[in-house]
Amino acid sequence: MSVNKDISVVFVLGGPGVGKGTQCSKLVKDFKFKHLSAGDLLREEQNKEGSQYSQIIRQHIKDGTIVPQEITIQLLKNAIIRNQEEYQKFLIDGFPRKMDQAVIFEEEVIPAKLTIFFDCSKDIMLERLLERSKTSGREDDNLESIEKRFDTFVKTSVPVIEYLDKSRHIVKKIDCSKTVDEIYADVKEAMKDII
Ligand code: UP5
Ligand code: MG
Repeated sequence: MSVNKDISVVFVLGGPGVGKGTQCSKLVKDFKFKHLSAGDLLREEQNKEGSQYSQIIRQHIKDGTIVPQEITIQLLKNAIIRNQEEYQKFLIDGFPRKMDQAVIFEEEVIPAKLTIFFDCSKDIMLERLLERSKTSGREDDNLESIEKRFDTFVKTSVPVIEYLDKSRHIVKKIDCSKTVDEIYADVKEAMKDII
C-alpha cells in the first residue's frame, strides 16, 4: 500500500525538550490531526518482542544519535498508511532530523506542507528535560544523553531546518520560552491555513 497524496503533513521540529509533544497533544484535542512522534514510534519498536531493530534503536537513543533513516521512515510510513482512512492531517513530531531523512521522506513518502520550528535557549530546554526526567522513565533523560542530544541537534538537525526554510520555504518559527498556552496561541496562528 502507498501513502495517499491528498493528506497534509506538518513537520514539528525543535531541540530536545522544547515542547513538541506538549503542543502536538493540545492540537489533537482541538483539531482532527493524527500525531505521530518519530521518537515514540522508535521506542515502541524497540520494546516490541522479537524486533530485529531493538538493539540498534536502543543504542542510538541512548547516544542521542539518529537511527538509520530506513527504519524510521518505514515506521512512519506504516503509521500514516494505518491512519489515512480516518485522518487527513498528520503532525510528524521530531522528524526529519537528518538531511537524508528529509530528502528521502519527501521524495518517497510525501512532501510536507508546513514545518513548525519550536525555538528556545538550551538552558530552558535543559531545565524542562531535567524536570521531566523525574517521572518520564525515558532512557535518554539523563545529563549525559541530554548533552549528546543537544550536540546532535545543533550539528545534524539544525541544517535540516535551514534547508526546509531556505530551499522549501515552509518553515514557521515559534518562540518556546513562554508558557504552554501562550505558545499554543502562536501555534494556532502559524497553522491557521491548515487547521
Ligand atoms: N514543557 C513543555 N512545554 C513547556 C513550557 N512552555 N513551559 C514549561 N514546561 C514545558 O516537553 C518536555 C518537558 O517540558 C515536559 O515535561 C513538558 O511538560 C515540559 P515535551 O513536550 O515532551 O518536549 P519534546 O520537544 O517532545 O521533547 P523530547 O524529549 O520528546 O524531544 P526529543 O526530540 O529529544 O525526543 P524524541 O522522542 O523526538 O527523540 C528521541 C530520540 O529518538 C532522538 O534523540 C534520536 O536518538 C531518536 N530519533 C531518531 O533517531 N530519528 C528520528 O527521526 C527521531 C528520533
Ligand atoms: Mg517528544
